[in-house]
Amino acid sequence: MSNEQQVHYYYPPEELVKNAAVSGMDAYHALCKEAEDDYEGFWGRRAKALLDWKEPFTQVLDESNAPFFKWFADGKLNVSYNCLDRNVNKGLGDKVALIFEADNGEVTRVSYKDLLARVNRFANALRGMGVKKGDRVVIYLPMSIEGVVAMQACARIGATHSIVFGGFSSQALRDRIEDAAAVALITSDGQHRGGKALPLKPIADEALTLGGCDTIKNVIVVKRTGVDCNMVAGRDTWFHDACADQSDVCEPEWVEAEHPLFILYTSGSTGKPKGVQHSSGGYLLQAMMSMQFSFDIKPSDVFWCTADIGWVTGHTFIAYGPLACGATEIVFEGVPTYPDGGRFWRMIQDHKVTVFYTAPTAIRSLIKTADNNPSVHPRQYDLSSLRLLGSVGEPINPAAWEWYYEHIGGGRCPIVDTFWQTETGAHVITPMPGATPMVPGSCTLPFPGIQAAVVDETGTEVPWGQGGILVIKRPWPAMIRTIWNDPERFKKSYFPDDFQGKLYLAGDGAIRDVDTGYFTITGRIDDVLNVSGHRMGTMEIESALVAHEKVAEAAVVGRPDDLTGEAIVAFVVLKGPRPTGDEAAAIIKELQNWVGREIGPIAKPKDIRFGENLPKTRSGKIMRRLLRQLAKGDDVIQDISTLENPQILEQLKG
Ligand code: 6R9
Repeated sequence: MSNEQQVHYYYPPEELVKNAAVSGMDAYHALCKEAEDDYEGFWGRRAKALLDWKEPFTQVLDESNAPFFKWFADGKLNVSYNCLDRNVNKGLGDKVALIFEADNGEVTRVSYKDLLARVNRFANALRGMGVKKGDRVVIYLPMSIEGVVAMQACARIGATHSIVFGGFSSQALRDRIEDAAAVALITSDGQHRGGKALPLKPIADEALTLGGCDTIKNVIVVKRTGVDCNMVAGRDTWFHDACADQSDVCEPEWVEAEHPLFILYTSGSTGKPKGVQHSSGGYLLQAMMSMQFSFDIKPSDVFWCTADIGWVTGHTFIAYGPLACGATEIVFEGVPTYPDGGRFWRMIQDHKVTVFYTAPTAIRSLIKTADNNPSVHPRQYDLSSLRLLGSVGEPINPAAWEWYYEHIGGGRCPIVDTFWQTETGAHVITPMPGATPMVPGSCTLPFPGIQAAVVDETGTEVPWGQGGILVIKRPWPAMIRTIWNDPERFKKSYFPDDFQGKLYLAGDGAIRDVDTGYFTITGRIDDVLNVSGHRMGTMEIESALVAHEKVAEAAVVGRPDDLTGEAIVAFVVLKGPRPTGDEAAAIIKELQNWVGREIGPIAKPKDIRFGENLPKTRSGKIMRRLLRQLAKGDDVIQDISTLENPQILEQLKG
């Protein structure tokens, strides 16, 4: 991007600029300057204006116990009140809050009034079971109205929810229940996906028998597929029975702004997934600001974020942000390829979606589908309702960006390539749709107020044009508060001593354009893979592999993949002799299924290779960089003089 002539900038359409929340680059720069000149004032003014407080805060930011920052700490509010009651009170009771489209195409519309009543009934049910402020509730549900209701109901009574993605295994569910010491589990009999009804309750039941889940007193089960399921007397209740006789009114629990709204487990570079703990006030503030600044949300918008509530994107952009802004949103159960590859485009057409937010991996697979099957090409659909597009989860390659821009956005919709993380809670680097000239593949500039930078190993900022480590220099309201149960790991992972504990380490590499300062994310710098936009720790997959009785040792690396961004490649040493031919093929299947059961299908290695050993240095360290080259099929050009066993490389080539 260094030579202006070669860079193609895409500009937002005038009509959008005119009415945008952030209108033009001068407005963007003015916001950044406002934050620079008066950091606390910038956030404090917006926290007052955008949130309804039961008790106002007097202090914006408390840095006395850094890096355990506190925002708006003496203020009290309720997140569910801010998302529901106040919209009803503003006269939006009959406005559609969410449009649920099921796997089979069935559509249910829920108004703000109705959503509030549903949330209140379930909140009362939870209270009746003894769930109270500060208790943890694990939610293991497919995409559903009840999923949103359950999250909001927890928020209403001050219970801290922890969603476990419905595609995760019983073991993963068990680990999360145990770590959070949850008192209740909300699940469903099953889930619909691509025309199939899959069981869910049996997986939850199994998790509860694996040990460590004695804290669970209640299991609440949503009837979704109608499949027979085992209900344990005294422990299990149907969701509809629990809500049946409950009042539509439920006094919110007014909580401190710092009260943990949720924990969400995400992969780190070492050990078990970490429970990222978020706040109530600061989190909701930035969920709303992202909706307003990055998505320019207007009362007339129909907003569709295709993420699952199991990921942070589904928290900020389904459960909380859109509702707090009084928007109408789509909640989608199913897959983009069922009943055919035109599902997304038909839904945009049918529901007149105006803002569409999805992941590059979905776009790439739909490009392929459209190329192979012209009958579901986006040109077959009326997508003229769209005015803005978004991308999230991984870097978007310019070819996919351009296709998205042309074929979905009709060349008239800005694309906001939003960089953020489970830990950041909300957008941190993203174009402003009515201001920022876009360059495919770049997430462009920091969200107003976010002080992002690229530094070297010592924490010194590097010149533009030079790659380095992405950091954020000042705390921000929606940031992670701690790792549940492990404050030391929080400090070590995000505020390392290398930077004197003063910089937030995102875990990604980045480079800034020499002319514009635009950020391009160059990928993770730790042992975290990004497969189809899902974060997976290599260590997690390795531990799953070595838990198999036949496996002696395993090393997992990523390999670039056209469709999924990265693909998982596992190098495995068996306890027995190195298998070949049919025997190897059978063990590969067995190990793939094993990892699928241990963690979840998304963690299955695409490629498994067997060696009599792994390439190690004389001091016994696995040479991962070398494995990455082998995984890609590259010639090993690296210096292997420190390698103990060079003959092993031949065995590990693909
Ligand atoms: C929201 C979310 C975070 C990691 C992050 C980075 C990658 C996310 C990106 C992106 C390039 C973007 N990532 N958005 N990389 N451009 N627009 O995805 O959270 O699941 O925690 O993943 O995803 O590597 O560090 P999470």
